[in-house]
Amino acid sequence: MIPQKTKIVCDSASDMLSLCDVAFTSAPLKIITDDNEYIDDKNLNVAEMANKLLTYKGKSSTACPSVGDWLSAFGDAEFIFCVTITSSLSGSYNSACIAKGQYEGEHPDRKVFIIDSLSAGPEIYIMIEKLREYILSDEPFDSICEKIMEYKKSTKLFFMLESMRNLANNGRVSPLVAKAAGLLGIRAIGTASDEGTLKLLDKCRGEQKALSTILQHIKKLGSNIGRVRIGHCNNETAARLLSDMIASEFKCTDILIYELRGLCSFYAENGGFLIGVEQI
Ligand code: X90
Repeated sequence: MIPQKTKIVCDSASDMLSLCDVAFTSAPLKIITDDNEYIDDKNLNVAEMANKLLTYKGKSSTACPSVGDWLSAFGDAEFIFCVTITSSLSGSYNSACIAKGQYEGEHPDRKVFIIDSLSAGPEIYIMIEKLREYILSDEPFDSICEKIMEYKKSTKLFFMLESMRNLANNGRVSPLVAKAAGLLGIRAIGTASDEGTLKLLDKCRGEQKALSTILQHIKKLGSNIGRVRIGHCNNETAARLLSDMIASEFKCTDILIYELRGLCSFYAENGGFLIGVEQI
């Protein structure tokens, strides 16, 4: 693969803003309230948005990138690897597929490969890091397509949420499931199902219990853990605690903690975090 002709494109549910050595663009989703439209790009002040949303009582929703947004993210790259948020919860994958059709139709010599992450946040982040490695190691296009789909089988997403209000209000989980995290002090622990939907695993009282429960779930994946990426919404303390627990449980040194961007912050809500794990 010639890195100069190749581009990685994703939507802003990846939380990634830039990438070294390989061309990269993120197509922003939007968060819409009665009085604001937040565009989830590098200019968004996520902390300010999250703060406003804490006291906001009106309606809010989100919107995925349009076909046009995807086309402008593709730019004029010859080879494109595009990773989207789970198609089970968003139209992002669908509009990326339509954009691919148009792009390849207009430029028969160009190729776009779209990957439905069936996930969000840090798991997408890990997939992009791996795509970057494949591109830089000179793999041919088709081989990267195969390898990344195989690689996806070794990554997992877990989450801890204090509230699932925005997920329920926007029809992304049933109100019954959302109730679990609506009660004071109750944390909902879950994972991305194989179909790319939210799967609730446990309800825990208190953060310490929630963190050790997540650790138990990670331990079930086996003893060899590679990359760990933790994206949090205003809860660096919990992210650090979990990171320390993982570092001492596994011989794992490749752990990164970051602040979630707009889309994931909106749905993970204050105090929530997502964790992507690579099995090796
Ligand atoms: O198209 C749109 O408007 C975007 C809708 C996205 C809805 C779900 C976002 C989830 C973000 C919350 C917890 C992790 C769940 C992962 C399940 C796959 C993160």
